[in-house]
Amino acid sequence: NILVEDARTGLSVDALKRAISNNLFYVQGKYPEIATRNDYFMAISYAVRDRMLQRWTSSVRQYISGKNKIVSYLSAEYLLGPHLANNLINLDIYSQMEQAVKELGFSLDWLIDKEVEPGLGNGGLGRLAACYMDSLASLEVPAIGYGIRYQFGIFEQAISDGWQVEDTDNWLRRGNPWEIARREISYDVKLGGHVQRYIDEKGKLINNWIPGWVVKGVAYDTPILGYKVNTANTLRLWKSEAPRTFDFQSFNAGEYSNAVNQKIICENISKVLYPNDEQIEGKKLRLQQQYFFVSCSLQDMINIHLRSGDKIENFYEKFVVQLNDTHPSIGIAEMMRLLLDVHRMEWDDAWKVTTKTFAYTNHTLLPEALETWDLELFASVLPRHLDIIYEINKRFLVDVTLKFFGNHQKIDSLSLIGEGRRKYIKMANLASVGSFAINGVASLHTELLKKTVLKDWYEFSPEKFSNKTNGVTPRRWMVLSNPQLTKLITSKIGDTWIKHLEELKGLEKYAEDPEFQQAWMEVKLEQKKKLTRKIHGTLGMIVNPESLFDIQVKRIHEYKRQHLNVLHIITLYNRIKRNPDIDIVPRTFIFAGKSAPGYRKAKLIIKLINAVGKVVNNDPDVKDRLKVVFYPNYNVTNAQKIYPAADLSEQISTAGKEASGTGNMKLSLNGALTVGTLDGANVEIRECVGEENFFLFGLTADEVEKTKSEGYRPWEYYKNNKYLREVIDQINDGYFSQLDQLIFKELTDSLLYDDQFMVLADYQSYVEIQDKIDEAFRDKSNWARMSILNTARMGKFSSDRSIREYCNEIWKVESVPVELID
Ligand code: 26Q
Repeated sequence: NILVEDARTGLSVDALKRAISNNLFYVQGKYPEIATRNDYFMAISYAVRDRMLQRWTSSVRQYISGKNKIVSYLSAEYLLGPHLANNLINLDIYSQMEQAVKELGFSLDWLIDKEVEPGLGNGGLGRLAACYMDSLASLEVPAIGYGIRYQFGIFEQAISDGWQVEDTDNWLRRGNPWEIARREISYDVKLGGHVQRYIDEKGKLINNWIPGWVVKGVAYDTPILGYKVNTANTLRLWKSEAPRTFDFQSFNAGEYSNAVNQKIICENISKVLYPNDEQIEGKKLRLQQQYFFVSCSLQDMINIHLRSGDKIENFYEKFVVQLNDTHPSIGIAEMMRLLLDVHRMEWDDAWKVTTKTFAYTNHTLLPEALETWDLELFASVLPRHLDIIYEINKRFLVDVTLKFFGNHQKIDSLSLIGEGRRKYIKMANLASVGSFAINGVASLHTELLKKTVLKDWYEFSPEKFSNKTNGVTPRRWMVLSNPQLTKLITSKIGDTWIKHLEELKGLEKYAEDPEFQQAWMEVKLEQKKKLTRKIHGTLGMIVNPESLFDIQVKRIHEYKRQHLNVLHIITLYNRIKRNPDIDIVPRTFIFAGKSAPGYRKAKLIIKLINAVGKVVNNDPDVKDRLKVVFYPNYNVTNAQKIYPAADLSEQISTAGKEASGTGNMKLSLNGALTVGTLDGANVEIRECVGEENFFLFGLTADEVEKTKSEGYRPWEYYKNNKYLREVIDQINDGYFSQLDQLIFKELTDSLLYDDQFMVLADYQSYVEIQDKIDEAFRDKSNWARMSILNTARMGKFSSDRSIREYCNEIWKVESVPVELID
């Protein structure tokens, strides 16, 4: 029997080679002599996609016709990272493809590096959605991720004269081989206008929303493959377009330019991702984006549900909808509108379906980051939803009054409408009232939620609250980004840890083994050398791979305190200047991260890092013992190169401010030791890895609150600590800015006279722990032991664990193994 493998499904090296050549010639019309690197990237990607399609169609068929419940994840952001290498790993054909590409005369790495990543998210929240999509598929859970197909994702960051400059992210410029446009799957979305009210012939009150305009959402689907399983779930992103009728009408009336304008206005909605995280901006277009994708998604779910022959009343048995923060929380009012106005249900029945459908994840503790919308702006976009929100609120406040009789503080705080100089809508309250479950993203975060921003909600419905500590996918954050460490681990404990991360525990018994320690540190050094080459290629800078790689990579934000890190760097620099022969461990400080374009102080922090770097890196007294690197354009692609090279992970946010953090997990998983506060998931990481393997410093969340309530005077820390004073004075006197004394004033003033984030209060404690780290790094064998133990004990932080908890405790869904259908 000669088995001839199909050119579109065969997994052998030969079949893959044929598939690539076939695509190049028959799809792209190219032959080897004229094919570009991108042509080859496309050919390989299509060859991989072909091998995912049977899994994908089989999964979708089975979910839609089956009795199973489907998880619907609603997120305004998905920070997926490049697909090619990930799909090769999950399909388990990495080595075959490597060989196939080699035989065609190329290197697979070279083609993998060609992919432009879809940067459809800002940071932690978007990346979490991507890790969760990976785990859902890997655990064979039926799921759809819904979101927006932004034409431009998060801006590209360049550094010019030390300042951040932004460039548009035209990620689709070379085409996207991973998505399939489903032109036939589209929905109309109304916007603006007014509500016409009348009583129909049966005496029923009818609310007729006459929109100001209508946009069409078109589905673009990307398969999300599970790791070594048949499951391929769907990520369905909506692109906004002008409805056909729109341009026809104007066109026929001879208003050609009007038709063109309408097309542009409609396409604007999915044009660009808003680049702010945490600090929110109440822009009309942002509200339109949120409503647009949520409306398309709910219409799509209802459509899928009804097509299977089921009744609308049972919707919640087919779908459970998870809200990734409040960004999609307008879905609660939209669900009510669809059930009331389109499906003609009664209020109580509609409310029952709605509140059995939605669950809400909160990702912040900063009160200023809770989403609100100016009521008039809201009314101008969603007049019918405003009515519905008022009605939800009216009924809800009756219940509140019954429970908290006469307590006006409680009623004000729980109301969906806020009143100040202007009225506004509180989206966290809408999400909370309309959801059957509310969760925080780390144990400390959930506890603080219950005590602060959602305190009154917790008192009103404690049964809704639970914690779901975040996790990260070991497929991307270990197997894909750190293949050398993956290989070393697998050589000792086999490869089942990739699906069951708790099995990393098996490494503990090698932590003291000198041979294993050496192999471990060799892998680390190799990764540091790779990053060293990358830094040289990108910045032309030479760093020492034997030095301690001290890494802080994340969005730039005052609460994350990159400037505390800078104060420490200057402190070390001053010690060297005072005593040039001082014995300190050579360190390379690596920063990366984007600032929101309108966030002045964050941009100033970037400038400060670069300004300090310029002085420190070029001072001959330093003798290359300190290097400061700002690696530009932090994104998933760059993160994958940075995490494996870290010795030290900086997780130094003001206690009580970072909801969870997930970079902290990726770094520790890759063997970095953490210097951190008791904030977010740091608390749980420290519990797992052991307090002796974690460098703790700083005030606790309680102490931060206490210090503040007693009247915190940062100036006194400055006055009483001569080293701190010296550092701040240098920044102020222009030591790092060619004597320009104005440039950093906004930053130093805010530290001296306000210091919301307790940088000065934590300075001494931070410097002291850093001195301990310096000492610890000198003992190579002990450092290796601690590093191994970090990795060995990080099993809890797999997103597989998080998703299992969501499935069992919130969604009540089970896995559905997929059978391949020919
Ligand atoms: C909202 C309205 C208008 C414009 C923008 C936004 C917006 C966009 C993104 C608000 C917030 C975000 C992103 C927040 C975020 O990334 N939060 C992080 O979520 C992680 C996953 O749970 C946590 O680990 C981090 O602690 C948290 O900061």
